[in-house]
Amino acid sequence: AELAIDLKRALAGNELELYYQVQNDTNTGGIVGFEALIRWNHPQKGRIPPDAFIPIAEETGLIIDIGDWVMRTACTAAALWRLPFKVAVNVAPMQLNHDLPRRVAEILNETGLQPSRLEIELTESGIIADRQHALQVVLALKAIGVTVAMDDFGTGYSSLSTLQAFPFDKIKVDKSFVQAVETSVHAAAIVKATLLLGRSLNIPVLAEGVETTSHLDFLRGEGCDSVQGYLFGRPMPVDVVTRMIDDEK
Ligand code: G
Ligand code: G
Ligand code: MN
Ligand code: NA
Repeated sequence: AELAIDLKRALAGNELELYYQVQNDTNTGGIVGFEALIRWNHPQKGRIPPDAFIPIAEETGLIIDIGDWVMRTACTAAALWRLPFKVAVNVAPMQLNHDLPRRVAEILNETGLQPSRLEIELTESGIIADRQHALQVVLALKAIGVTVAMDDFGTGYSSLSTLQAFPFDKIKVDKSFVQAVETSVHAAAIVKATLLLGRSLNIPVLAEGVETTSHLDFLRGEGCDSVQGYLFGRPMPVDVVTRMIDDEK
């Protein structure tokens, strides 16, 4: 409850910050986009990780205002980048029930960001409560021109039926599988199968949590489209990202 009160103040008081993690093309190594990841700099408690406060934001309903802030901040930043990379934004389940397409359209209009440069990341937990409604939301988002990615693929309840029913533009293989490709034959098989699935469905696959060159070599060998992880860069503050983009040809 204490954190909930602090969080309300955090939103009003500049304590939230958006970091960005680079996403690269597996073959060329070129930048394709950045995922926005929220950070909370608590004045007394220091840095609080999203896993510790996003659930509180969802319970209190604050996630709606925080979600708007994240979307507006990410779109404003991306609109200023020298090159037209995509920005990917995580959306919490509750946001789907609060006029998400209208809010997204307004924010794109406000910030001037081209719709095709925004990617919305959804997890399966956001879809299971009311699949019919979730599908309508995804279709409305796609009608605006934004792309939609299925995040944390493989960790949800019924990934395959979700892929069948939803027109996702990207599959993000969860980092738990990627990071185990060398130590677990099962994890390696799951990553391979996901890449095959993506290829058959014509949906590009991004691997998360790529930390080593052997992870990368495996993914390249299996035809993974794009990668994200500490090997390429940690989540970084916006000014570092802007400089990184300025250095890019
Ligand atoms: O960046 P980090 O590994 O600490 O993120 C932890 C979790 O918090 C991830 O599952 C990520 O999807 C989630 N997360 C990070 N930023 C946001 C955000 O802006 N909105 C929502 N809903 N979740 C986020
Ligand atoms: O939205 P999602 O649940 O996919 O959030 C991605 C999370 O993974 C973020 O918290 C981010 O900080 C974290 N992350 C990104 N790259 C790596 C990595 O290479 N290794 C590990 N352990 N975590 C990562
Ligand atoms: Mn994500
Ligand atoms: Na993920």
